[in-house]
Amino acid sequence: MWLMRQAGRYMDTYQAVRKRVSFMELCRTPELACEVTMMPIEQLGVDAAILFSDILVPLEPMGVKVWFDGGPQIAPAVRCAADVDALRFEGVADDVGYVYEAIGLIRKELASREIPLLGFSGSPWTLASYIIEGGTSRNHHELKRLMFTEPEAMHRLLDKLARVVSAYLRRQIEAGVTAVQIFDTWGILLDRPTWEEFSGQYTARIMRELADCNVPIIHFAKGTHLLPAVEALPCDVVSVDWTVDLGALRAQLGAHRGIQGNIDPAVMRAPDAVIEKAALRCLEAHGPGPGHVVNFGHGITPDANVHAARHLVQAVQELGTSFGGVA
Ligand code: 1CP
Repeated sequence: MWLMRQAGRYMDTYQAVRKRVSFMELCRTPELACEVTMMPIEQLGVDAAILFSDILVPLEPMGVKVWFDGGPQIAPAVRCAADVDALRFEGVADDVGYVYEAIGLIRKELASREIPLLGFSGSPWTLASYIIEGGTSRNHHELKRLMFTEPEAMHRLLDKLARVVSAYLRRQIEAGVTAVQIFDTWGILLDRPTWEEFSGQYTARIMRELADCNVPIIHFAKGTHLLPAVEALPCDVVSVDWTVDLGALRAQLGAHRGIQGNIDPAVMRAPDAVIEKAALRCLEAHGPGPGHVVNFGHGITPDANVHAARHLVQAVQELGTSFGGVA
């Protein structure tokens, strides 16, 4: 078990680091990224570490500025074919050496613990949403405008992003991560055929390109309507949100692929007894047997607290042994 966004603003120790440096500086400083990555290992006892970084990190060397001011900001936003054509993609993965340095440091910290280290990237579609909108968006009008009015430009952008993501994940694996997760956070904006055209085909290509690396690839998306298409991706683990019935998904996927999820992160605000119930429900929903990576259905929110997160991890680890879990 691990928790999406397990290192972050809900931790006092993280806030203390953030008082000293900006978020991007934190991502760019391997020693600090390593220190923050280790916080949930030490404070929660989770079974996996995830590199501390952000999906937006590889966008900067493509030719935009990325900073955080409340939420993520990207400028200049990409709005037309000429903007797309001006973006760099070759050599982009080479320009974020600090990420691979951080991975090396984290691997050293983890050496005595037998804990896997996950790397990650946004999916091309999700990265496109940020680079086109210039940040988080309420309605994603610009993203959909480009997709519907200039589909060729959109495909050129997604192709560039897919090349960047593929090289970036390969470099993370070479640096020492033992699994990778691709976050398609904004796949849920699309109906299934549109998702297949603008998200799924690019992510599938990346997965095929990484097959020779022999590390597990996890795909995260929200939305039950995408599941039949997500199941067709060449990935090892399907990570789903809390609206998905894990037992039905297990029956659908068969025994040979992993399932990750799917506790509602909002349970972090509830009393301990409710957290324990959520842990048990999640384990029961999947049922006994291997292949269940317990996690949230999306990232932990800043209003969570360390006590609640630790309580959830302990509950899953204790109860999990009766479901074939590895303690
Ligand atoms: O103010 C701060 O200190 C920055 C807050 C913060 C943190 C802690 C951001 C900005 N990113 C992160 C870390 C982060 N982001 C990790 C770290 C590893 C971990 O501990 O799990 C990871 C994996 C991400 C991935 C990420 N960033 C995604 C995909 C996953 C998801 O939750 O959907 C997305 C969409 C982002 C964009 C982003 N970066 C930061 C924020 C607050 C956001 C989300 C904004 C939005 O909702 O659009």
